[in-house]
Amino acid sequence: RLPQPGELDPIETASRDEIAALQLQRLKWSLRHCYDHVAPYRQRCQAKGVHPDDLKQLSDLSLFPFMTKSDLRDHYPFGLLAVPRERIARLHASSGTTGKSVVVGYTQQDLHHWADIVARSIRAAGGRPGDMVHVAYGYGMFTGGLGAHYGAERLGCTVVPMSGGQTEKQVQQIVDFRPDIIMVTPSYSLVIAEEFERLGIAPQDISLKVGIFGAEPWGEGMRNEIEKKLGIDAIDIYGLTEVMGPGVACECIESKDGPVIWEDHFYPEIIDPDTGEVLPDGSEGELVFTSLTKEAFPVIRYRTRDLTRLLPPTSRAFRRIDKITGRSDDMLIIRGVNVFPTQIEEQILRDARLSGNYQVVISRDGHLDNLEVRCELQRELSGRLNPAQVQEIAKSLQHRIKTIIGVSTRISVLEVDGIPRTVVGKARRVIDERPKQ
Ligand code: ADP
Ligand code: K
Repeated sequence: RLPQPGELDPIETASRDEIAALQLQRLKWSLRHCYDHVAPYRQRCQAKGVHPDDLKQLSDLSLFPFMTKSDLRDHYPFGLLAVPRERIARLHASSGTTGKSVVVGYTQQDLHHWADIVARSIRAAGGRPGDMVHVAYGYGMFTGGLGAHYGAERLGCTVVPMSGGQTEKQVQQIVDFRPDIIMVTPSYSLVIAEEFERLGIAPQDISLKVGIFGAEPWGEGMRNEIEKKLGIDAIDIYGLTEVMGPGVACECIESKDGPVIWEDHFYPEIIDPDTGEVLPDGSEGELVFTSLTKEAFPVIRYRTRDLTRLLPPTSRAFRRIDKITGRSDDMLIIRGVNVFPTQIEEQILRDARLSGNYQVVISRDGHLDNLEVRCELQRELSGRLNPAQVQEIAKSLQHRIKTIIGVSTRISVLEVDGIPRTVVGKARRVIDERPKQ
């Protein structure tokens, strides 16, 4: 569905000059707010000899120090809040994919803005007031469930607050209630799709029309796989707890060309992760965000560790991000070659006989790292191929990974259900069996 006149916020179609003017005004406020109320950040600015008054134009932001996840850990739990604890309306924590979790807070106004941008995201994905939205992101400290929930309510949808897990019940409810939209991690959407397959329900008979998927990296191959199995349009939503939660950026259904950053609330930069230098749009690097409207937990130049590029506006006036390659801390270095799990995913899904469930296992053999790729046959083929056919699938995958990514792997092609499914939270794609240093 294309947006009709009057459905978009005016800023979504404003000129770049109008957007820049709004960003500059908000950026000045946000820097000042953080400097005045967050002592550790003020001290860091003072040590660097910069003051909010030094920001005359947007590009002056590069003068200011970064914030990182370790700042949140050092000041755990409430040391970076810019408002008194009594004004915090809600707390959330990151899911702790990489180490100890971090805590963030929101004022009533922050929650209001968050619901607005998630509503905007669902609209970008093709959702409209009156649609039924099945939320299968986990509810709780994780931002996924409640973030999606309040955004869908704000848009005027009928919300089904299912949360993660209980796959059979999820699917039964989808069959009974006939929702239009599902919001879930891409990996769990495949588990749901498998349950539909098991029940013999064809994609065209599933009521869902759109899925809004985030919280994990996933590539175009995965998009095709999910779209085919659920009979939907699969849309990419991006966000992180420290910056807000899901809905920092979301793809538009009419172009499906990477999440649009809601630039009136979040100012993006791409930096060289080694030097911290700001790179021009289009260059690959680490994504950095500065919040423009947040009260409780303003972030200034927050280093996401997510690697991507900034792309020019298409369906909206805001810039987009390219699909996230992965986090800098997801990168595996195997015998000197840098590898992201998503690159392996892409090669697996080029073979239509393999499904999107996979795992990468790293082990050490003497001084050498070994990479094993575990993948699964599609359900309809499972148990029906002879050993030579399975061997051929493994051989050609091994060859593609070697020639395209440059690493040698051992491939295990398993029957369906050979890899454990993650039904709550983020999929565990990498198992590192190397001894801890
Ligand atoms: P944690 O850091 O513990 O996983 P979060 O739930 O805040 O906690 O996760 C945010 C991270 O999830 C992002 O920094 C990014 O790495 C990943 N992520 C979120 N959405 C997407 C997406 N659409 N594509 C790729 N990665 C994503
Ligand atoms: K469908």
